[in-house]
Amino acid sequence: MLAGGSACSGASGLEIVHLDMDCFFAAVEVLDDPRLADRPVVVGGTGARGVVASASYLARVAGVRSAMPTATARRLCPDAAFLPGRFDRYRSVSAALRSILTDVTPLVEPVALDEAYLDVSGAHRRSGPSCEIAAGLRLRVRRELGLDCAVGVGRTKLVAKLASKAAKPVVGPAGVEPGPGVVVVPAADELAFVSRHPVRALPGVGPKTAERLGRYGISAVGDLAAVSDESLERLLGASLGRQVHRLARGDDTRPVVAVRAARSIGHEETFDRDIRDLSALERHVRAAAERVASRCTDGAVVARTVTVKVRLADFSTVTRSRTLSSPTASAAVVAGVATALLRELAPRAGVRLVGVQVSGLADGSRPRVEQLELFAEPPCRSAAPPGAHGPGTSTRVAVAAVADAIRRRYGPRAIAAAADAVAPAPTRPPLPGAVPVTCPPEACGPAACVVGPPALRENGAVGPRGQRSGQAAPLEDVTLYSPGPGGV
Ligand code: DCP
Ligand code: MG
Repeated sequence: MLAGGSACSGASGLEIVHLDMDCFFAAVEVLDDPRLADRPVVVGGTGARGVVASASYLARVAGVRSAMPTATARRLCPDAAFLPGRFDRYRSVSAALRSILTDVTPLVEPVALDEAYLDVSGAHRRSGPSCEIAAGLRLRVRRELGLDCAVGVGRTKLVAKLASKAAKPVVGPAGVEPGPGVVVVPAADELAFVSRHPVRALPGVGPKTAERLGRYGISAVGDLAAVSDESLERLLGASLGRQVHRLARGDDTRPVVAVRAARSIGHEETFDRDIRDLSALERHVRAAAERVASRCTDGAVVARTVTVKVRLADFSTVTRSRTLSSPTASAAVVAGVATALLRELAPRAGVRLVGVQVSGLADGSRPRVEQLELFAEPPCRSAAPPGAHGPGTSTRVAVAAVADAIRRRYGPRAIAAAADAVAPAPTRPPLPGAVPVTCPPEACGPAACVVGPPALRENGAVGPRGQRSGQAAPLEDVTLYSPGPGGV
């Protein structure tokens, strides 16, 4: 660590931030079921040919890694909880993460559900220097999602990505070593930082390429610098050779490309057996509508049009849509319209798939008057059967609003109509009382800043690592990479 300086000032040129959630799927499972906090957790295919998607740190201590066959993981860690995964839930946490990131800048490029690049060059006036932004993001993710992440800051995407990796906890023979959480690599040190990594760290270098390079004694990125452009192009082909050589010299001009907002949000379900019973179909449509509405809420969007899709046993597909008088993210409204549309479609043959989609999306983060309108009239006159909006409508809407709030906080399956008998709501541990720490300007020099609820450090029970007291990363540190002896 160094002290003082301007490595992290707004003009430092360190404009790329990379954030990656720690053992994402496994961490979400621990978050939703505190009984898992002390157990190794493995998420992935649980069948005979399944592979591990995500392993908690306790499972990693036992040698479990992602992409490993689940059968091997079971042998290495028989006490682990092996879970099949709940992708809707991960998507919903991912959407909540996205809205934290886009609060900082619209220049967010998601690369996976749990990982994104940010270009923060336009965010300094509002959010401070890059390292303060990085540390603030980590704090917000912990406070608002109850999950840990690693954040890297650098001049380029490659450096930021490697920095976030360096910020992760380390699994060693002695157990889990907490990581720094945030790592900032000053521009002057980036070549030394990148050079120490194995060649596999470069995008485009897979196991086969690494093996080929290894045969010529090239194992670290720094070794590549000693090889001429021509030799590398002969070895790897013109395109990959040039790319690898450029990256190894720190020449990474890849911009952060913000993705376009979604145009629609949908959920479909294919049944094991065709369904003929309309009330059974209605239950599935309602459940799909609630998931879709929940994703709208998580993504802070409202939708104007609801579409229901029905695929019959003979694979013929029919859809029906309705546009609402005011856009909504309410599960009750979307479900009401979707079930009405299903009744209008009145499928007579067996149904193999139903889907609900909403479109006409708009920013839902601004205050709306939708609830008032709802109390006054049905969202769409023809959406509900006659009499459906008689006495008691306002109570139902109020209940629906509370149900929506519960789903927002605890996930799409947390509450449902009693008639639909959905599984019980997952419990969730209380969020730690995080205390934002202000980043003093002098701390935003090479050595870093912020992050860190003291309560969290005392209570390692909260968090995906399943770590107890003394194991949780010291969140108040942001580490500045400083070249010196030893590895990354
Ligand atoms: N994932 C997957 N299959 C893989 C790798 C990942 O389904 N082969 C999923 C599960 C992960 C999530 O994507 O939880 C994020 O991938 P990461 O590589 O970031 O892995 P983790 O977040 O689990 O671990 P880490 O703490 O190393 O980031
Ligand atoms: Mg991750």
